[in-house]
Amino acid sequence: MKKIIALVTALALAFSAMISVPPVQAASSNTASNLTYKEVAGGFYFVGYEDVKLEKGKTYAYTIQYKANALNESGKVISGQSANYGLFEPNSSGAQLNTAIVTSQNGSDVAMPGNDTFQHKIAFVAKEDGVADIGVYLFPGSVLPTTPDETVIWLSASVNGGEIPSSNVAPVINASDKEIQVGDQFDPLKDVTATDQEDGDITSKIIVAKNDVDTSKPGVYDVSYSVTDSENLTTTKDIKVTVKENPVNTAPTIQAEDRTIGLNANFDPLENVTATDKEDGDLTSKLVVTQNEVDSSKAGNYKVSYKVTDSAGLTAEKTITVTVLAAENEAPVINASDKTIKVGDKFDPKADVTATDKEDGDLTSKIEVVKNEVDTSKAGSYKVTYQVIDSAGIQTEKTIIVTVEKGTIDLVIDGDATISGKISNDGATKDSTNKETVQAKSDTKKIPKTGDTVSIWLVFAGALLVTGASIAIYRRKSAHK
Ligand SMILES: [Ca+2]
Ligand SMILES: [Ca+2]
Ligand SMILES: [Ca+2]
Repeated sequence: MKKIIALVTALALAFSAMISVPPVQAASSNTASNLTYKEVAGGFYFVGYEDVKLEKGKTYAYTIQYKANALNESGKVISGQSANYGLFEPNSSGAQLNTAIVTSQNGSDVAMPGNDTFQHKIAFVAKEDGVADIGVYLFPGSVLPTTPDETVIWLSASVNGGEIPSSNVAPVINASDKEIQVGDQFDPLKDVTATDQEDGDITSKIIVAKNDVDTSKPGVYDVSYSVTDSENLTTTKDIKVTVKENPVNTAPTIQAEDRTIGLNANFDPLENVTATDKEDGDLTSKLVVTQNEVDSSKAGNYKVSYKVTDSAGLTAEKTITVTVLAAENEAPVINASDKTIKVGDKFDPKADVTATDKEDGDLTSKIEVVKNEVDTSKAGSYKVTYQVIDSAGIQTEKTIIVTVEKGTIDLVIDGDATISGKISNDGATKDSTNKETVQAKSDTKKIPKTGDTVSIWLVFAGALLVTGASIAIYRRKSAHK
């Protein structure tokens, strides 16, 4: 039934030389100039593009124009003619194209005397890939039967147009390859965004088109996203998600020792208990006391249990025994006594100091010197304070007095004319008016007859700065005889 008017070939091709249009697909050899009323009365006539391929998301625009032959050659008026224009199903007899495929509707016109030129613009977006005939058609009965058969219907007819290049920019999906571990949760939309130059943030429109990820098995999986902007332009993106085998997690450990406490002692089950984990580090703060039977008012053995769980869900448990003694815990004892040393002597505060505890035994190694005022360069009395704490937390302190004495000289008359001596330094005697005298010892036979005292203060003053120096004083032989 359908005929393709050759006008397509004659006119539309002429237009396509001026305007970029898709290829014209027409097969008829007829022309508009020889399309007569007689022909229209016998069938369906179409002028336009046949079998135009439509691509999803693209915009098309066409202009359809024709001039009806309102006056026939013999002067008789053509009083009526109707034509449809627009999009038709391919090779149909004027059926309009399914609107699931395009966004526009067809229309129709009636030519009237004095209003014989028609122009129609149609524009649409292809919703799906498809095929359409685009143009204007006449069907039997669209012209008056009284019109002379040989009358030419259209003085001119043209269809032109096509796909409109879009200035719309495709959206962008921001998603990158991921690595997760077996057992991890996988949310395919996490950290995935989409932006569009015209629409802005269109993350909410992202569709997960494919998601093969199986977090129960190691492997590399595909995930695909798509997003469509407000102008129906779609972008897709594929990523790889690698599911890796879990590293072997190590269970945490609890450090807790059996304890002994005195009767009525305060018992803190978490004191000195710690928990560590190879992966998480210190887990002490996560320790839980799951059992604590301790009654410190009654002597006996009690159980205390601890539990800790690491970040991967592995748990450690430990139970200790707490012994409550029949007697109250006794404070430790510090054995230290007052000391006297000389200026310049070395002073070790821990020397000869010990600590013992009834329950713990020797606690010497736990002694702490909490105060030590001793200044061995100056004579005086100084305080030294010690502290020790036993395993039950009972603390003992002891303070001693350390007396630092002035330096002295011991002189011995050695032989006939020699005095040897040792000087202990004492800064306080630097004053030269502080004359030191030495009494010669009576058991020394070779005591000089010239006097029983030897004034050595000048020599002494010169040697004051030397600690522990030995000096020898020689008497003049003349004086000795
Ligand atoms: Ca866009
Ligand atoms: Ca662990
Ligand atoms: Ca004790």
